[in-house]
Amino acid sequence: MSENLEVARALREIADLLDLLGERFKPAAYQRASRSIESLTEDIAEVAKRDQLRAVPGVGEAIEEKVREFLRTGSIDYLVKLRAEVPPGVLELVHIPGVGPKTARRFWTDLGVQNPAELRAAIDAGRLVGMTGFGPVKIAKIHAALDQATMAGLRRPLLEAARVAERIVSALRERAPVDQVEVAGSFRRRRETVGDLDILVTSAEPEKVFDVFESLEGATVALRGPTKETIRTSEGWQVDLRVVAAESFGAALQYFTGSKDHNVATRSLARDRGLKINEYAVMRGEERLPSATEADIYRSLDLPWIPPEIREAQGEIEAARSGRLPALLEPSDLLGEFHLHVAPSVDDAALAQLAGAAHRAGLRSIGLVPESDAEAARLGAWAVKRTSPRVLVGREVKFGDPVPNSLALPAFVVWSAAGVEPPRPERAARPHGPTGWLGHLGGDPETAAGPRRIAAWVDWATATKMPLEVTSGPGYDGLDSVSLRRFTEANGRVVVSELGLGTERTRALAVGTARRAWVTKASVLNAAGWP
Ligand code: DGT
Ligand code: CA
Ligand code: CA
Repeated sequence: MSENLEVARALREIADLLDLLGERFKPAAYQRASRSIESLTEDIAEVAKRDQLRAVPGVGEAIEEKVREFLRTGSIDYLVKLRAEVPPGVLELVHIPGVGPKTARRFWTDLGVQNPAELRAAIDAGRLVGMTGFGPVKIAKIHAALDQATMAGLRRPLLEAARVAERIVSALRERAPVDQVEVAGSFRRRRETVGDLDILVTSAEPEKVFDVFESLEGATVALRGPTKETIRTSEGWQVDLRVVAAESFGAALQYFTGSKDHNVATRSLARDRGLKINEYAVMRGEERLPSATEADIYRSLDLPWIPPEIREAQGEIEAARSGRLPALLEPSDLLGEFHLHVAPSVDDAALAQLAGAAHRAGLRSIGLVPESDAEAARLGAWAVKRTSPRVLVGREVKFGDPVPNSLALPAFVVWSAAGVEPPRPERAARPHGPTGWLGHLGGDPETAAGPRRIAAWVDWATATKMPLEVTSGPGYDGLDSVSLRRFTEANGRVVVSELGLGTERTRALAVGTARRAWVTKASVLNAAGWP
C-alpha cells in the first residue's frame, strides 16, 4: 500500500513540533512538503526510486533525506528527537479548533500551559486576558472548543482514525486467532471526527487475541478484562477491543455501531413489539431470536438493514419502515476521478501507469490538475492520445482569480475556496470559464473559520447551482455531512474526489462522507463518467 499519507503525516508532525519550538522558516517547508505528498497521485516510494523526490513541491535536500529514511525504516529519527523536546499535551493543544501551533507555543512558553486541561484552567483564571491577539471573542471561542473537546474526549479527523484502524485490523487478522473483525462506533458511521475506536471480533481464544492486541507497537494497556481490553496507541488513540460470541455478533455490531440516538429509537421500536434488544441478542421473553448478523436484528423489527452511515436518528428509521431507504452512493458508482494533482517531474511512463491504474479501478475518465501552464500544455498533448480512460486536463484556481488560458482553456476548473471569503448569495454569479466546481471549502484546517463559513459557501453554491467537491472529511476540505445533505436536498450536485488514485482508503472515506449525507448517485456528477 502507498505510504504517502504516512509520510505526509510525519512531516506534518515535524512542522507542528518545529512551530512549537519557535523555528521560523522550517515549519512552512515541512507543511508544504506534507501537503504536496498528501495529494500526490504517484506512490512516494516510486518517486523516490526514480530519484525525483526533489521535484515534489516543498521537498528540498533535508526533507528528501527524511522521506528516504521513513521509506527505509518506517520512522524518522529527527521526529523522534523533536517529540522528546515537547510535552505530548502541548501537541494536543495544536488540534484544538482555533489554536494553531503558533498560538499553542504562546500558551506553552508565555503561560506554561502544557495540555488542554491546563489551558482551560488558565482561561477560567483569566490569564489570557490582556495577551496581545486575544480579545474576549477569541477567548470565548477557544473555551467553547475546549468544552466540546473535553466533553467527548479529544476528537480527531476520520482519515487519521482510518490509518490507525487499518493498522490494528490487519495486525489482528495476521497475527491473532480471529474470525470476524469489524470496526464499529463512529468510525463505521464515517463520522467526520472520531473520539475512540471500537473493534469487535469473534474468536475461540480471547486471551490470545488480547495478547496480540496489547503487544502492538507503541500500545499501552488501560484496562483488560475477560471480554474487553482497552489500549492507548502511541498516537494517543483509545481503542476498545471486544471479543464476542459468533451468535451475538450481529447484536454487538448493531449496538456498538450506534449512534446512541439510533439505538434508543431501535430499542423503543423493539419494546413496542414485545422484544428486547441488547448487545448480546434480541429476546422475546426468555426466547432468544437469531442475532448473528445485523440483518437479523433489523429483521426482528421488520426493517431492512440500515447502512451504518445514516444511523443518526435523522429520519432513517421512518424511511426504512416505509420502504424508502435511499440507494446510497457506492464506490463502484464512481466512474471518474477529477482532482489528480501531478508532480511536475511526472514522465510519460508514470502517466501511463496512472492511467492504467485508473482503468483497472474501473474509471472511464480522469482529470489531471497540473500546477503550471507549461505542464498543462505538456499533459494536454499527452492526454489527447488516451481513450480508456479519457484524460482531461484541468486547473485548480483560487476562487476569484482568472482562469489561466495562455495556451488552451483547461477542460475543467476546481475552484479553491481555501482562504477565500464566501460571496453573498444575493450577489450570486458563477465565475466565468469552463465547467467547474468548488473545492477546499474549509481550506487549511488550522485557519478554517468553521461552520458558519461553510454554511455561507453552501448557500452561495445552492443559489448559483455551483457543484461542490466532497473529499474524505473536514480535515481536508471541511464539507461536513449535515451541510452536504442540506445542499443535495436542495438539488445541489457534487463531485466526489479521492484526491489520489489507488488509495482505496481516501476513496472509501469520501464515499462514506457522501453516504452520511444520504447522497445517491443521481447527485454525483462523476458517477456518470462525467463529462
Ligand atoms: P465517538 O467514540 O465519540 O466518536 O462516538 P461513538 O458513537 O463511537 O461512541 P462510543 O465509542 O462512546 O460508543 C460506541 C457505540 O456504543 C455508540 O455509538 C452506541 C453504543 N453505546 C455506548 N454507550 C451507549 C449508551 O449509553 N446507550 C446506548 N443506547 N448505546 C450506547
Ligand atoms: Ca467510538
Ligand atoms: Ca468506545
